[in-house]
Amino acid sequence: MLLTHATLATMTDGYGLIRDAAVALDGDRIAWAGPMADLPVAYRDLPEHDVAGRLVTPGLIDCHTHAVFAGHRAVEFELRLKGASYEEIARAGGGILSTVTATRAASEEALLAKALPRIDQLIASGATTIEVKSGYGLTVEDELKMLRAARRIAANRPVAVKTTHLAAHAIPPEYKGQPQAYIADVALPSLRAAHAEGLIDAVDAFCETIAFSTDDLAPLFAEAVALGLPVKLHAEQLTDQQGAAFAARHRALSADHLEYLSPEGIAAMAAAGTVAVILPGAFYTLRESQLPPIAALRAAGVPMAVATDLNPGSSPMASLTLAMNMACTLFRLTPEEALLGTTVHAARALGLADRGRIAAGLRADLCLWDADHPAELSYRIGATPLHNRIFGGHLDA
Ligand code: DI6
Ligand code: FE
Repeated sequence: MLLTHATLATMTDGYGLIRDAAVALDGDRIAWAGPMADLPVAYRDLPEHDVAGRLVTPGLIDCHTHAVFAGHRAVEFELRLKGASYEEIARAGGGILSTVTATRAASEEALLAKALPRIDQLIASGATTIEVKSGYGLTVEDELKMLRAARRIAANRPVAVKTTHLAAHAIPPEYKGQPQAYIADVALPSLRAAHAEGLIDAVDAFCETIAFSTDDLAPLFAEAVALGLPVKLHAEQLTDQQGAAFAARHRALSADHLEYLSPEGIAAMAAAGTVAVILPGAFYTLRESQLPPIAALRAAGVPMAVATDLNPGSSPMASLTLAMNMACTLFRLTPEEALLGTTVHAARALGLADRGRIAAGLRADLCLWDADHPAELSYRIGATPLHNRIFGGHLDA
């Protein structure tokens, strides 16, 4: 297929904008992209698809979601509006643990069925690659059940899915006050079993006063490294636990949230090449007042990715363009940084070198937008100006 009359945001060197451009696709790969005037003869006879001046970007990448879960937390939303805090609700056995109860009761089939409409919403906002975490099972079998459901998404929808083991998300009631026993009895065995079954691409954990300390997590990250799995961490979301520096010491792909990130944490991330994944949906939902240190991250050259954190508690949001809008308005990212955050830097946060830009040899995952400038994707509040996607070289029907 040959896309013609495109306004390309290649995302090589900022937007990498090319007007009146063409993109030649060969199977599931991009064969060539550039100004129409420079189109090599070899591609001139491909079946043409005139995009009529539309903006064409790389397919968007949501590098942090908890899209597989059962139940909802609308009642907690109401409790928070009456004055309860996220931490108070969590300590009282609500929060993540209420989703754990619902998820344990659901079958793998039911979890998949509940996840697909959320995935459809992400796809409608331009996603072509989505990361999905476990973390609402908290027993070996229930974590595996979540991961099997997550792995089945890609067979049911035109999207690539990367799965992450997050058994160290919360301490279930049966291990209350015993985080290290939980890591030994559940997190480590489920990690080994999930890896043996080919169910995971990375390992994550929640490092927080209401979850796990870096000491609790040391054996888990050591095992991940031993298995050859990359790590990432929910770090510094509600307090500074020096999680980002701990993650960077394990050459983490990313550290995520980061509202309470310290200068030492930034330096450690910069030295290790760890991506900062910012999650404005959680900041917005929890009405956080502490902003992540965006200017300092930018100054240190830490790549910033933007993701939805789609989950039933702190970020019930299934739109990447809304996440980009929030990253700009709440966190002061530029629209160019926001789009780099859902393309180039999101790919890097997942350890994927074959996507996130429009260049020869990369995957043919593209978005066609009813827009003529890439800043429009961040500018409208909650709009989905998606015209169509191309996933693996195939135009959506
Ligand atoms: N931080 C978050 O924002 C999500 N997980 C985490 O560790 C929230 C998950 C939830 O509240 O269900
Ligand atoms: Fe999260």
